[in-house]
Amino acid sequence: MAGPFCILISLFRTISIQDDTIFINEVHYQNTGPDVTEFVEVAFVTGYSLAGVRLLFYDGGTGSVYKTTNLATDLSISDDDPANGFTFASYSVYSFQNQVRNGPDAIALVDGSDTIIDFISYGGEVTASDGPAFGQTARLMEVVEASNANPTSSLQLGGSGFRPTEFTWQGSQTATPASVNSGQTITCPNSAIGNTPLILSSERQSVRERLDGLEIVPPSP
Ligand SMILES: [Ca+2]
Ligand SMILES: [Ca+2]
Ligand SMILES: [Ca+2]
Repeated sequence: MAGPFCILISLFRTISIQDDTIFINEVHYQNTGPDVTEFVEVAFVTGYSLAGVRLLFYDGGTGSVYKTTNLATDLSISDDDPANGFTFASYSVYSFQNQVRNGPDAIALVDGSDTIIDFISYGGEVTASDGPAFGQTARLMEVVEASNANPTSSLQLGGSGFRPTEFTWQGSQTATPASVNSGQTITCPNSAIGNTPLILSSERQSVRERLDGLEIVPPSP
């Protein structure tokens, strides 16, 4: 269920929101036969503005961008699944087979200012040689998809947390596009707003703390 922390995140996200409240959450890039079910799922705090946010697909051989998509227009938001204040939305590329290269390659998530929010590679290390990620080495996923993988499978972040670094990539399993992953629990952090820790006992108290410069104000009787 949605917890008070995540409600607060949405409430205050216009004040200060961390870049890592949106991240790449699931990837399917190859399977047996034609790769007609490729997709990338992103997870983000519900209400996060996707204006200018893009996925850049990097060729591991050259380090350059071979495909770009704008999430504000290309995500299947209608399939979203808000859970714990998060939205899971997938970008499907299955209209055209073999659009997502099979590794070692990389995918970057960038915002409208070309700031790298997330940058992952699969099948091997990838360092970007152009685009917003120029000079950066992607975070290598610990798992890969096999060339004979099931078309309905994928690689998904699993574990408990709120930020991509709190999860680990799980091996191939049944895909969950636009839904929370199998083996994944979204937990709301104690420090969701900027870098300011919030120790809260009730939503009302937490709002007061925030508005009073984090001075502890006991809840009204
Ligand atoms: Ca592929
Ligand atoms: Ca294939
Ligand atoms: Ca999923």
